[in-house]
Amino acid sequence: MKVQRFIGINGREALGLVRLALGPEAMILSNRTVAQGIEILACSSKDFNGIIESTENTISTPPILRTEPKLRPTAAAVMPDISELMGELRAMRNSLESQIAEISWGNQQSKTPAKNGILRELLNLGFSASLSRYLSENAPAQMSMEEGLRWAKNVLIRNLSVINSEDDFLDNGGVYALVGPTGVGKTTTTAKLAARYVMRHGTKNLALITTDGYRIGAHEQLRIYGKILGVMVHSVKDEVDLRIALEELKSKHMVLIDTVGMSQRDQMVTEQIAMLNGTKFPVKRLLCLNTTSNIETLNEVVTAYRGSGVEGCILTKLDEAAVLSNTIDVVLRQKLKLFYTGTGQRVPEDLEVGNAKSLVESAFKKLADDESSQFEDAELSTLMSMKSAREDASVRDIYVA
Ligand SMILES: Nc1nc2c(ncn2[C@@H]2O[C@H](COP(=O)(O)OP(=O)(O)OP(=O)(O)O)[C@@H](O)[C@H]2O)c(=O)[nH]1
Ligand SMILES: [Mg+2]
Repeated sequence: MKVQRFIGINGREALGLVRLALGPEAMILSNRTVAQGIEILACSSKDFNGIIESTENTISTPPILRTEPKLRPTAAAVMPDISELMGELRAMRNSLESQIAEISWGNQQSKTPAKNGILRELLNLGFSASLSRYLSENAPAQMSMEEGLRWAKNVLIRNLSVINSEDDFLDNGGVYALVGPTGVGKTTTTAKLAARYVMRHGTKNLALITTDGYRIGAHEQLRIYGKILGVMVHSVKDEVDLRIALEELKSKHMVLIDTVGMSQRDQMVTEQIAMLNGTKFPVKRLLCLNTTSNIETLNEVVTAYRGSGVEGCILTKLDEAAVLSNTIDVVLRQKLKLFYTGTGQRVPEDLEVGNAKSLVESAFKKLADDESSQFEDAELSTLMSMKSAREDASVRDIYVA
């Protein structure tokens, strides 16, 4: 039997790879979480049936007794065997756990086909296995699939935390820093927010700061927007500079800080957080999230940028995103407050105040029937048996009553 190993960043991707290589009838032998994501061991159904047949054929054959020369093993020779054995035991335990989970899931779901339908639809829309599982499990038992999906949509809308109105942000003022990975739209969004502020309160009480002084031409980008709006842009390079600038600007009602973009994997992110937290002024951080990124990347970004806590998030590039379920999933599970959504490149037009209903409604608009992202019932059990779907505590705070 030719057993093949597939690794995907999540269960969905790993299953997709299995299906691509071995076809829809592939036999999943085991799955487990590894450093790179999810690992699936699988073989083709032809290979699997072959081995079953050959096992049946050989079952009556008397076993061949082989006598191996008995050697007394040395301690050095035994040690690697023990660790190998432990590794195999662990793998067996994982495999058994997931198979038991798979069977119990299958039994449970066969009794509630509507819930199975809800689960499949949520997964097909692109929500994570753990959130889809949590919602389908908690859907009221008597509901049909359609009612259950409407219920799930309302749960998501109710649980998304959004600013009450733009007044909360623009009228209350404060010092806000836009942070996030490279190219997510921090500078563009800073300019959009500045323009909205100017339209409401004029230029006198607004100040702009950029920490992006060292990249060639980077601070020019904000400076040009500042010039158009008639707002001065201050450039700072470190914590001391920032403290001096904020001291100078303390009479301003609103200060917007555009920060230098850096990958969430860059250790400099921690230094940036320390710099923003290091002044005696309360600098609130707004995390810009690119909605075209996948769940895993978005989770990584939030984890890296959260530090002692972010005030909220701004979702950018909604106009480019094919799915929005990934972003909703992360915003919800990471308990981020949604401030604004960026819907294009135009400054200031393409910025909207966060709206849970329209975001979730958009996420539920079905994608064109893309077969490769649809799950078969048999695949659902495998996906649900994965540890990430069974043991993700971040979904448990979602209020479903
Ligand atoms: N389609 C679309 N493009 C956007 C949006 N927001 C920003 N952009 C574009 O994304 C590109 C990068 O935007 P920036 O504002 O420079 O991004 P940044 O986060 O400041 O980038 P760095 O400073 O390099 O980290 C520009 O071409 C923007 O016009 C949006 O909501 N939709
Ligand atoms: Mg920038």
